[in-house]
Order: sequence, then structure tokens, then C-alpha cells
Amino acid sequence: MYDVEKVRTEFPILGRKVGGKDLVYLDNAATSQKPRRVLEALNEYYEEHNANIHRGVHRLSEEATSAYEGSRRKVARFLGAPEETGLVFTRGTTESVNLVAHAWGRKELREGDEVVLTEVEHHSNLVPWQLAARATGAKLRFVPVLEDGTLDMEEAARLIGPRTKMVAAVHASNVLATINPVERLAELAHEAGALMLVDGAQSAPHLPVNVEALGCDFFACSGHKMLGPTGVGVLWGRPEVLEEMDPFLGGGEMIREVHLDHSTWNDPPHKFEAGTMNIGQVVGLGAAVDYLKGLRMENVREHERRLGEYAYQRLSELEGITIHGPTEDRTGIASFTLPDVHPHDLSQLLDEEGIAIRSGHHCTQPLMRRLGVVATARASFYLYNTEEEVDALVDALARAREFFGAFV
Ligand code: C6P
Repeated sequence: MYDVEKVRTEFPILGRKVGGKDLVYLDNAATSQKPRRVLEALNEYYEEHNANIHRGVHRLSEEATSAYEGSRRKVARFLGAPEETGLVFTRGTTESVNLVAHAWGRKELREGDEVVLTEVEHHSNLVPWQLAARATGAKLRFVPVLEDGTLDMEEAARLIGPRTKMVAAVHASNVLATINPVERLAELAHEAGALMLVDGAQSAPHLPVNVEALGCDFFACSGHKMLGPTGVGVLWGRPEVLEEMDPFLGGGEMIREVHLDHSTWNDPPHKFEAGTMNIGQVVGLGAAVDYLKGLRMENVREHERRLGEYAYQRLSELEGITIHGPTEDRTGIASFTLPDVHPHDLSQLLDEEGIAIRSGHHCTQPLMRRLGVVATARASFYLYNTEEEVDALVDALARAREFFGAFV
């Protein structure tokens, strides 16, 4: 039995007040809060083991290296990766996608080639491909999003063809609460001889993920959205694909031999980890993954599925509200617009009640245009949120409407 009240006691920040009110933190798609275990792991690392890794033969360096590589094993297992050589640490999803678009894209893409994305992408899985396309002459094509927020998979099957070299798609949308059929997209990509990249920024923290079962070639996610520290993320890549890729950044650690006029590269994953990495944060991410494993991702998903459903139902009670995305099979995200109230005004008023939501375009400007809005308000739930917090949100929204109603 999933005990959300017990879970909450492990997150010190959830005990704080904002403007004299209990904090209701509903901005988890932006970043998650951290359990005590992660904070302790960071502290312990800096108090006991801090040193640079893979370099020294002294005790602390060996301990730090072992903690860092231990995290690599944990995260690889957490994502269902068959081996940890494919697990590269980055700064986050953004850097992971840039790594692929740069190191794979500039080597492999040619004029006339196509990269297939979707209309739902976060800017992180769009702009790096625009840059790669500009540098190589490749073209970008887009799988359309249907009225209910799901992808037009018939059109995807038409778009993905002999010119396609890469299909890159978001697994769980940060706006629409959809879980996209990336397994099917991976099949289509492979039938066409292309590779598949999955943006897992909003799936790895919330759903059981297995990169083998997804059938993808690359999977990107961010530590800070899955209870870990900021400044650390992951790129998993199929080792044989990573092997063929050029490096992303040059410097220490990523080399085998350096001469004045040329160098040779270390094996993956080290080929992609140039310079001193975010060692402490990687160790913190290992602790976050241990914590999530302890809770079991099936339980996390079920808790959030129920909460998402409850939130959808309660928010629907507000007259005139538009909740973007499908009515069913949703993640724990609710993006909505209310007539006559700007999302920014809403989130400001909610903040006065201690409720943190996000408003804006959520780094998905093309999707906002497709939805016909400039911005939405967004409540995003995580494993420590409760039905009472959903009620607090809906009550505060009703009060906010009354307040703004007085001016129209
Ligand atoms: N979305 C949100 O509030 P970084 O910033 O690299 O950790 O993650 C980027 C990113 C990539 N893909 C998706 C689907 C995302 O949701 C995000 C981050 C945050 O929705 C910040 S804009």
C-alpha cells in the first residue's frame, strides 16, 4: 500500500510555509523536490569522499570514483539498460539532446535527409535539431498532434520513410499529459533504417521505463525532475551507436592519446564526459534512483494516475475551463486555461495562497500556437502530492475567478 503521508515526511521542504500558508507544491514538471536521503548523500559525499574521479590513485579519489561509477550502474539499471557503457552523464535532457544532435547529427546528416519530430516537442528536442538541420542541409518534418492531444500515428507512418535518418519524440508531454507511443515510433524508425531518440524528461520520473522495451537508440532525462540534484542528467545510447559517434566536447578524460596535431578517443561513455563532471550531483542522482526503486515505479505511476484523474475531474467543475490534452490515460499534469483570466495572474494569486503552479508557454511555443493559446496555467503532480492539495488548488482557482470576476 502506497503511503503518501509517510512519503511526505521524507521531503523536508514540504513542511515549509509560504506567506503563512502551507506550501502546496504543484510545479513538479519544472523541477521536483528532494528527499532527505538525497540531501544526505550530497552532504556525505562532500564531507567524506570529495575528490576528482578517474585521476588520482589516492583513497579519496578511489572512493569518489567508486561512488560515481556506482551511480552509473544504478541509473542504467533503473532505465532497464542492458549495460552501463551506454549511460552517459550530462547536465540534463537539454544537453543530452544537444549531444546527439551535434555529435551524431553533424556526422551522419546530409542534404536531403530528414529528421522526424512531433508538434508536441519541448524546445529542448526541437532547437538542437534546427541547428543540426541548418548545419547539414537536412530537413525537419513533424508528426501532427490531433485535437485530443494524441499524435496522428497514421501521418507518422506516412512521414517516416527512406529519407528519415532520425525520429526524435517526447515520451510524456510536459503540457498535454499524454504518453506517446514511442515504441511504435521506434518500430517505424527502424523499418525505415533510422534511429530513434526518446525525450524522457517527463517519463523517467513518473513511469516505469525500460529502454530495451521502448526499442529506442537514445533516451534522455534530467536528474532534477526525478528527485535528484540540478546539474545532472542522462543520455543513454546504444553502445554500438555511441561507438561510431564523434565526441561532443573535447578536453580531459574523453581522450585516449593526445598529440600536438591530433587525438584519439576514450571508449563510451567516457568519450562523452569531458572535463570534471558534476560528481556530487551524480552521486545524489544515484541516491534518488535508490529512493524511487524503493517506492517502486509502478506504485508511483498508479498514485499519480489516480491523482491526475481526480484533478481532471475536480478542475472540470470550474465553468468554462479548458483542460488541454485527452480525457483519459493521462499523466499527473493538468494544463488549463480559464476564460477572462490570464494564466500569469492566476499563478500570482495562487502563490499568495502558498500554491505553486507554473504559467507560460512551458518551452513549447509551437504547441501553444497549435492549441490556439499564448500560455496556459499548469499544475503538475508528483509522488508526494495528495487529493487535499488538488482540492486546495481548485478552491483557490474558484476564489481567484471570483476576484477577477469583480473586474469584468
Ligand atoms: N521542462 C517544464 O516546466 P532540462 O531543462 O534540460 O532539465 O529539461 C528540458 C526538458 C526537455 N523535455 C521536456 C519534455 C521537458 O519537460 C523539459 C523541461 C520544464 O516543463 C522546464 S521548461
